[in-house]
Amino acid sequence: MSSSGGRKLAHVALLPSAGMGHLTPFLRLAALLVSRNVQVTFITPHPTVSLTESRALSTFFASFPQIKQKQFHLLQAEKNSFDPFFNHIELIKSSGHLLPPLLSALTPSLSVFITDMTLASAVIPITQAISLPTYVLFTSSAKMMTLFLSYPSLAGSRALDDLEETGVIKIRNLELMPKSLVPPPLLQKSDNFLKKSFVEESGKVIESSGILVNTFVSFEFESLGKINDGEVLERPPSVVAIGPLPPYDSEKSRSQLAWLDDKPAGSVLYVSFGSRTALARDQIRELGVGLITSGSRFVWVVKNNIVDKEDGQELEEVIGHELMERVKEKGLIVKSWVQQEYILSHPAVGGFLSHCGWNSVMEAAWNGVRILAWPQNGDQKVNADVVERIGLGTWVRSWGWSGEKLVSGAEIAERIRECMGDESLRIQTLGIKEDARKAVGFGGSSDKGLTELISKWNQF
Ligand code: UDP
Ligand code: G50
Repeated sequence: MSSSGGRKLAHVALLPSAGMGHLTPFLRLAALLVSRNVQVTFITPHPTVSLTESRALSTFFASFPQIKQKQFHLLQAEKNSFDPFFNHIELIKSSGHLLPPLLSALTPSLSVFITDMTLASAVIPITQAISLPTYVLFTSSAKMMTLFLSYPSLAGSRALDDLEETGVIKIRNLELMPKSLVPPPLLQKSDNFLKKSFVEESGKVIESSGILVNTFVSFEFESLGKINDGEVLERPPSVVAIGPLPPYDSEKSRSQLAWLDDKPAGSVLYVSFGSRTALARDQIRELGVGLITSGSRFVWVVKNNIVDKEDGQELEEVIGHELMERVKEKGLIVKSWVQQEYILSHPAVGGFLSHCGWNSVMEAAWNGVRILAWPQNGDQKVNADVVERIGLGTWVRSWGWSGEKLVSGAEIAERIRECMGDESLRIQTLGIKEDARKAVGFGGSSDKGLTELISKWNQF
């Protein structure tokens, strides 16, 4: 704790999990806390999974010299899972015992610790032992949180076995969501990383001092209400919606795309499946056909391997020379990492064909860009359902999970045309942008939530 003009200021340490989808909201939260005069130490697990993460960290620390970086050197470990990000989460967790000396060396001493929901079971026992209040930043939707918080009791009951008949996930007679939205690994009988993670992490998250979630009240009123009214858990930790976490200034300037500059307002569709989802080659080809036949302008970020993109196959090999030439007529193909915030905030961009990773959803809301949802796996159908219900976009449910079927170029084209031409969706989306800005603006719901937390932390 330190003082400034006699006023105590909180010192908060943040520990993010693996992958850009977890790192980005932590960086944004750090920037937001600094703007509220909170002292921030940012703990960076080292090494990172991707080059993109280490680059984002360098740019971030260069623009925020007042944030202290503390490297957390991870142990070497075996790779147990096919997913490099899941492996890395395990690695961070198994290095947890190296945290106490790192934390005790920090000055002034910490008032609060904030970590990711995927790390709770490793971190919370450690911070509890030194009586350090610990909050969890939940980087997915509040709707996903309803499932996450109830999963241990669902898994320990007959609720999941009974699904063949009911098709609806219920907790104490409360309908949470249809089975069809649930990340498939959570419904499997056999053990897998996600099931284990949901049971272990959820069980610890409920012992935290509170949960921060990157969403806003008007966007997810129902799910936040279910949690805070004690319908999901009898005594939930306090859940505070603090989103959309605003992008920080240097995010936008990191890279630019001059191609967009002379395109008419709202005419470009941005196509991306996030930082860790690669479509199958035949689906990439159909998507290329769909984009061309839609007649829309587009920026297409093609990803054909799961970690960094630069070292992948040549794109032309994947989609073929002829298609490649035709795609160039109307669109721009990018194979490297793009600065998504720069693209979504560009006036030329009107639509987003998205996998509905939660950060992408919040960024679309923040910028008033409508989504054509194409969830692929994990929490993405739950998120797409939120998008569709609130009117931020449309979702063709029959497209299924990744690899379930090959969606044809003709169908993709038709849905793109519908979405890009939908005037009422455009207007609705602008309303959501206004709501998003209001939530984090002075006196808005997210602003109030965070202000109350910080004033509490200043007294710790
Ligand atoms: N992102 C980006 N450029 C890319 C791909 C992704 O800036 O080429 C960012 C995107 O803006 C978001 C994050 O990386 O902040 C991805 O998180 P999200 O939750 O959308 O999906 P995930 O990658 O975790 O599946
Ligand atoms: C990644 C993934 C599958 C998946 C999810 C991913 C989520 C997010 C929520 O992020 O559901 C989540 C909460 C707690 C946890 C893991 C993930 O331990 O590939 O379903």
